[in-house]
Amino acid sequence: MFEKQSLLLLIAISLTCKAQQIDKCAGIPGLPGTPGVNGVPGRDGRDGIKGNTGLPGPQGPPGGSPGLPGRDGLTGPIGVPGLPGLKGDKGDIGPPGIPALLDLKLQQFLDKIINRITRLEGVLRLEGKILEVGDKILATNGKEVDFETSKASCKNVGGKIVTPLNEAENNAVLNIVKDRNRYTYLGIKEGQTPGEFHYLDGTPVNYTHWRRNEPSGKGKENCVEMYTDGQWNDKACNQYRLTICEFEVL
Ligand SMILES: [Ca+2]
Repeated sequence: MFEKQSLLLLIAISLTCKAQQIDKCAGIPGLPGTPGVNGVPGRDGRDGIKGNTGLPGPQGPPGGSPGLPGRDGLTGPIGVPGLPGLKGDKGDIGPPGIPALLDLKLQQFLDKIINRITRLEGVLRLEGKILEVGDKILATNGKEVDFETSKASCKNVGGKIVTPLNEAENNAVLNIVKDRNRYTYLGIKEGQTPGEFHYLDGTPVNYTHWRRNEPSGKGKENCVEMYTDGQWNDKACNQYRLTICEFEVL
């Protein structure tokens, strides 16, 4: 556009000079030079600030290679216990030990135990908590209950309801009965035949200490009580009597 205008101007000036027959005419403006060559590209600018993380890309098409395995999940709840396993085989018999009588340590240990038990029994005797007669130890808990409860109380502590088998044992029971001033049931019961009494293991009694005219229940008084004079009476089993137990001394 510029070149075209310059050319038109040049022609116009030339025509004007010729028309006015002027020898000297003003010079013609020169043609514009050719555009300069582009300069050398400038230096790269500094790195800009790091941009934000872009949004996740869309899911790829199916058939891609599987990703890396994920991390282990949380530990689950404890499962139900399994069934017990089968019983193992019996182990071999161990080597023979030292005979107990020759085992010095064991003997010393037993001596200690016996010594302690003896002292404890001494304390219990002193306090009137136990009474020894022959190979039995007698004791009461001071409670008055019916026959079955009394029997169960003694069994629960590893003994039996007191059952005098001779005069010495009867006197020992009498000692407790007099001391507490309470009647007690004995470990004797009436059998199917009225007037026939037996021990709790079923064997017939071979020692008795009935009061005169007793037993008199004729099948209606199935238990036996001891009075405070040591004599016996057949009596209904549902009365409240002092519990006295006997323990066998090994
Ligand atoms: Ca009676």
